Amino acid sequence: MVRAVVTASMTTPDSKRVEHHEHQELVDTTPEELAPLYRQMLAIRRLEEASAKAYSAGKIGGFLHLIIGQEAVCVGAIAALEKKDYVVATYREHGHAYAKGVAARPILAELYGKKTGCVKGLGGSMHIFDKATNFLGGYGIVGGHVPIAAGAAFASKYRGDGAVTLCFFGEGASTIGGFTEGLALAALWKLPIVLICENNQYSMGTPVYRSLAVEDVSLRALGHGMARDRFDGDDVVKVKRRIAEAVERARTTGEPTLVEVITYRFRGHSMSDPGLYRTKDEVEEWKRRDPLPRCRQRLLDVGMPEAEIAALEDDVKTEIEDAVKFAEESPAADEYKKYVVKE
Ligand SMILES: Cc1ncc(C[n+]2csc(CCOP(=O)(O)OP(=O)(O)O)c2C)c(N)n1
Repeated sequence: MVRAVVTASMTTPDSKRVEHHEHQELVDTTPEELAPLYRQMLAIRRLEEASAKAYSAGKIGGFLHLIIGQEAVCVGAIAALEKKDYVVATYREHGHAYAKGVAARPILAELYGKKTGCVKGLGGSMHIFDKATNFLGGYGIVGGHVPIAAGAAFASKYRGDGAVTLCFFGEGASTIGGFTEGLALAALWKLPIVLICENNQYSMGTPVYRSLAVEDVSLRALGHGMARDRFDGDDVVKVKRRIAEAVERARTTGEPTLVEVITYRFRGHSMSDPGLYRTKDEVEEWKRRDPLPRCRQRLLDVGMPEAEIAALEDDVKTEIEDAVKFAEESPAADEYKKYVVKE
């Protein structure tokens, strides 16, 4: 029996690849555009640092997954959205919720298990949800939320509301059945969705090269005839521009895009992970690319006075201190049984 040999020339032409010249040139921006992005990234970092401190003090229960180091991805991507658009994310989602407009107070109160949390303190860190801002969660099942996000995009298409859904996940999720199912439906039904892989290079302690036969996750788009893009995620303006292209495609043509953004988490997978599977040198190397100082320097370069940046930073400090106080002083969540419907 002669077996078919698949060669590059026999595979689907990659006509939907978004062509960009990868170069180190900075994306044009202004203080007016950059300052709010810097403010959001800084607030998320301070919020996460406060969460880590409270967790270590035993004030937050369950798991706690932080995005420290990855802030430019959710902030840049969500800045490309309109208010009516939807965001669906993983258990590493505090920053995504904040960037979509959920305030620091209800996020932190939720982590503390307080009644004033955005899910009344019953969801916790992995289950942030907020109807008012169209932040649709917060999911703990790796990759299980991709079909849910496809469903949200289907609802938009069905209703004709013109909204786009952003779905965030890690590269580890790309090996899960739900990921492929979500992609298949998004492509088949031409759903207005942008699927964003935040490739932070580890799923728990497993590096990409040990979990993926093909490390370029964006290539998965090819089997679905879907547009794709792939780039570094340490420049928040670049993230915003590139995701804006995919959002525009979704909004105007209903075509989905798979986007892979290369990033890095500075801390372990969750608070219980000291991250011993990677070298100090590797972590230090990535810290040199930290999106926050990079963005601060860019603000100075584009003409924002140091005093104005410092005032913005003070403002963030006040906001997060207020959120911590609010969370600490709020009443504990009502008992779960009060929410269980009796049959
Ligand atoms: C279906 C499923 N399998 C396993 C787990 C346990 N788990 C939680 S997070 C995680 C790693 C996922 O890595 P990745 O998708 O790259 O996202 P990251 O945590 O790096 O943001 C695993 C295996 C889970 N929650 N759900």
